[in-house]
This record gives sequence, C-alpha cells and structure tokens, in this order.
Amino acid sequence: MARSALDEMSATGAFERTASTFRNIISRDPGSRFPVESGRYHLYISYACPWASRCLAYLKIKGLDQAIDFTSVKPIWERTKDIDEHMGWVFASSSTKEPGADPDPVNGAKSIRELYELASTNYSGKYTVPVLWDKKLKTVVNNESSEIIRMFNSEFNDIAGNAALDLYPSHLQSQINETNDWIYNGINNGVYRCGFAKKQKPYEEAVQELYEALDKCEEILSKQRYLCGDQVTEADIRLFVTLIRFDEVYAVHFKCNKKLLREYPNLFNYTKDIFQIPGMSSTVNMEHIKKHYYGSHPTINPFGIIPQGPNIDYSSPHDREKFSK
Ligand SMILES: N[C@@H](CCC(=O)N[C@@H](CS)C(=O)NCC(=O)O)C(=O)O
Repeated sequence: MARSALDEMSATGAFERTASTFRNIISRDPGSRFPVESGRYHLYISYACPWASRCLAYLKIKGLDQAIDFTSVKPIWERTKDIDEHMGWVFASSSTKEPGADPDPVNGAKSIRELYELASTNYSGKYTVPVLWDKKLKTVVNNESSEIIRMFNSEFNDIAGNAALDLYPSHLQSQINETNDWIYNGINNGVYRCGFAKKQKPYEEAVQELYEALDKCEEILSKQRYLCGDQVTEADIRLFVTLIRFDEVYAVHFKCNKKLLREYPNLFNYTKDIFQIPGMSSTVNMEHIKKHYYGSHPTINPFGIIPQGPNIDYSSPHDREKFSK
C-alpha cells in the first residue's frame, strides 16, 4: 500500500487518495468501547494539513479545549526512521524551536508513524494526520477527519463550552451531505488532484472540475451568507480549510491559477467571514502551511523555495453581514 500521498497514483497519472483505516467512534453511551471522557483523548494534527485543521476548528469553536488536548507536528516532512527512506510528520524536540510545533506529550513519540506502529503491529497504510488518540487504551480511535468532526459536533456536548452550536442539524443533513460531496471532489480533494497529477489530461480534468465547483460556490454565496443557508454548518468549515490555503499555496504550488480566490468577491469575503468566527483564526498557522507544502514535495518544488506573497489579511472587514440583516 502507498506510504505517502506522493505515491498515490493511478495508471493514468491521476492522483487517487486511499481511505483511512481506523474508524472507531467515540460515543455518549457510557458502555461503549470509546466513551466520552474529559482528558481521555488527544488530537494529533499538523497546522499545515487541511483535514487535520478542520478537526482543530471543531475543537475550538465547539469549546472542547478543556476536554481534548492537541499537539501539532513540525511543518516540513523529515525522515521518520534511519532504516528506510520514508518521509513524514515528526514532532519537535522542544517547544521553543518552531512556534506551534511541540514534542509529543502523551507517548513521547518522535513521529506520527510511531503512533500508528504503537496502535497496530501490521499497519500498512499512510501515516496521516489527524490522529485521534485514546490515552487509556493506548490506540488510535480514528484517523478520518470527516468522522472526527461529527463526533466533536454531537458526542461531547455534556462537556463542550459551546454545546449549543450544531454544525450538522438534522433538518440540513441531506443538504450538507450533498454539498460535501461535490465540494470534496471538486475542491478539497480537487486541488490535490491538480497538484499531484503526473500527466496533462488528469490535471486538466481536475482543474475544470475545481473551477466549476468554485463558480458554483460563488453563485450560491451571492445569494446567502453560508453554503446551506443562513447558518454556518459543517459544509462551511470543510470548504474553509481549502479556501484559506488557496491563494497562498494552491494557486502556485498545485497550479490552481486560472482564477484566484481574491478574484471571487463572494468567496473571498466569505473566507474572511468564517476566519473571523471566534476561535477559527487560532487554527490557521500560515507559516506552517506555507513551509509544509513548498518544503515537503520535492518532486513538485525541488528547491523548497517558499514564495513571499501574497500575505492576505483575512481579519480585514468583509461584507457578509448584509445577508443577516
Ligand atoms: N482521509 C484523511 C486524509 C488525511 C491526510 O491525507 N493527511 C495528510 C496531510 S494533509 C497526511 O498526513 N499525509 C501524510 C502522507 O501522505 O504520508 C482525513 O481526512 O482525515
């Protein structure tokens, strides 16, 4: 099985993401294998990674900081072991070396790979973040961000600081699922399909799908504040993590330059709107984001040069409140 996203290639030269492996669920039911318990679980992330960042976003905006602690790895992939060539996420050796990156406070691991090896002796998948870790059973609960955010939304409400916020309300669930579907294919995973394609045709197909989906978002957001109406939902958080990386990274590194985010008035203002939800800005570490992408994919950017611009200020005023009056 592929050990890194850089190897996930079909015969046609298209990027094909493999599925996550650990799919357990934390539940409010006290009899479950992974019951809700304050302090029991740890979220391992990289600030660079959009999938991990959506979990961190939930942790912050649902007010789960007291219940679930988290650690970010260093932004640039390094050798994870001396005995082979694998490059991946590693922890900082001290908290002072790289702001935002810390040593592993739970297991003392040197790499994310080590966590997977602690959890399973025959794991053969990729060593991805996010990892939701159970300190009690010393294992990975789940490494699939789309499932982790659902748990954070609904299962921890007895101990969440912001239990009233429901990002997956029952009356919008089918609309959210349908929206997630085309946004995942066209945009969230779409930018990777553009960037990791090894042949012209799959690149062009991915670009076309990406811009059709972005145009569709622009159209929806010209009429309403959020993707599914007048309340923020899971679909918005999932879209945001890609949009916030778009002009700073994907436009250049993944060749998504047909149109920039800041050329879409509604999408651009919308990105600022989501960024300004209390707690969200702390989940965006642009230094880690830029260092990671430009520094960890030598086949795409062999010299690891990090472009200087464009340094967009997403905390500047936006016009989205016009829809909520
Ligand atoms: N399905 C996973 C995907 C996570 C993922 O692809 N993470 C990337 C970082 S953005 C990773 O850790 N890649 C490590 C590698 O490719 O070796 C999720 O959404 O949780």
